Amino acid sequence: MATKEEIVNGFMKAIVDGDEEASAKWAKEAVAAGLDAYEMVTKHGGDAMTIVNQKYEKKEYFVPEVLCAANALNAGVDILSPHMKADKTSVPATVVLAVVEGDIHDIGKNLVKIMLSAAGFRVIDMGKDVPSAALVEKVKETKADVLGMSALMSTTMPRMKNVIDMLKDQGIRGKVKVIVGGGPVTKDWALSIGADDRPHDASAAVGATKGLVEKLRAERGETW
Ligand code: B12
Repeated sequence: MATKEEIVNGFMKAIVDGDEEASAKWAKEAVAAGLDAYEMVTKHGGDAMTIVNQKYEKKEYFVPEVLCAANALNAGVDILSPHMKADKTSVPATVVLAVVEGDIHDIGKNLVKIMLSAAGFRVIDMGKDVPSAALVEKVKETKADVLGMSALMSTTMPRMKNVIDMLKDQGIRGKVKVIVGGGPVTKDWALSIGADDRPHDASAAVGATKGLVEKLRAERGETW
C-alpha cells in the first residue's frame, strides 16, 4: 500500500500533468487508505491547481493544458466526493447555486454543491455562465432560502452585484440570503455589494448557510 505522501504527490502530479486516469487511480488509493476526501480535493487538488496557474502565468501552460488539469481534478473529485462528509443540517432549506454570466470556472461551485448536498440542503445547481435574470427567476420560482454565486474572474465579479440589485429592484432581497465566493471575491467586497457572506471555501459554506437560514427563519418568525 502506498504511503500518504506517495498518494498526495501522485494525485497532485496527475492533475498538473492533466492525466485523468492517474488522478482517478490516486483518488481510489486515497479512499482505500482512508485519507480525508475533502482535504484531498480542496487542499492537495487546490495546491495542484496553484502550480498549474503558475505555469499558465509563466506561459509554460496555455488554456488547453489548464483544461486538461481541470478535467484531471474532476476525475478525482468524482471518486472522492461520495466520501466527503459534512455535519447534517437540522435546518432544511433550498439553495440555488450558479456560476455567474460570462464565467465558466465551475470546479469550486461544484465543490460547494457537493458539501451543501452532503449536509442535507436541497441544492438547485444552475450550472455555469448563468444570466442574471435567469438566476433571479429561479430564486422566485423555487422560493429559495439561499442564493450562492461563484465568480473566478475580476471581469465577471460585477455580475454578483447585478443580481443582488435585481433582487432589490424586484422587492425580494429580504426573502433570500446571498452568499458569494471564488478566488477574487473578498469578504469586504462581498459585503459592499450587499451579499450576506463570503465563506472562504466549500466547507465554510455549510456553516455559513446554516447560520443564514436560521437567521432568515427568525426574521420570518418561524421556529424549528
Ligand atoms: C482551471 C482554470 C480554468 C479552466 C476552468 C475549467 C472549469 N471547468 O472550471 C479553463 C481552462 C476552462 C479556464 C478558462 C479561462 N480562464 Co481560467 N483558471 C483556472 C485556474 C487555473 C484554476 C481555477 C480552479 O478551478 N481552482 C480550484 C477551485 C477548487 O478553487 P476555486 O474555484 O477558487 O473554489 C474554491 C473557493 O474559491 C470557494 N468558492 C468558489 N465558488 C464559490 C461559491 C460560493 C457560493 C462559495 C461560498 C464559495 C465558493 O470554494 C471553492 C472550494 O474551496 C485559475 C487560477 C486560480 N488560481 O484560480 C484560472 C483563472 C481563474 N482563469 C483565468 C482566465 C483569464 C481564464 C480565461 C479568460 C483564459 C483564456 N484566455 O481563455 C478563460 C475564461 C473562460 C471563461 N469565460 O470563464 C484567470 C482570471 C483572471 C481574472 N480576470 O480575474 C485566472 C485567475 C488565471 C490567471 N492567473 O490569470 N480556466
